[in-house]
Amino acid sequence: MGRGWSTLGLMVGLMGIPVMAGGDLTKQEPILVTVQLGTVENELKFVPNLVTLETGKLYKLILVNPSPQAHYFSSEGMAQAVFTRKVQINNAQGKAIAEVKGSVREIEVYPKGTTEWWFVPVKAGSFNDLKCTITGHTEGGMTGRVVIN
Ligand SMILES: [Cu+2]
Repeated sequence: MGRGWSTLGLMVGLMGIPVMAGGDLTKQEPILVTVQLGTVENELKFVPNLVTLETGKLYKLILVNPSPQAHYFSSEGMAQAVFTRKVQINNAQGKAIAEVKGSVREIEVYPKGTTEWWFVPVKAGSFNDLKCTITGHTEGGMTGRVVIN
């Protein structure tokens, strides 16, 4: 028992040392990437339509929808290649109103809405499957590519 407690004491001690936070992604400043879903003129496109990322870095992907209709950001390939830390939903003033934890496959952003997808890419790859899954939008040009180096 004495040995068990001293091991626990050592672990607690180590976790208290700031240096240990080096691998702790909650302490890392995110790299900001913004993708616009649709346009003010209601064009069916992602701006930009190429998102380039690197493995092992924390990203805050800001999905902005300036258009008059809802759009999805959906890439099965990307979804399976990243570790999601959280999704943060903001109100019209940009203030966080909800955080969602767990795996994410696609995100729908309503007109004038903004959502932040915080994740760390864990697998490299080139995914040509970025699209908006609303009927007619993929065919209308709402496609793109996600590259993870
Ligand atoms: Cu759309």
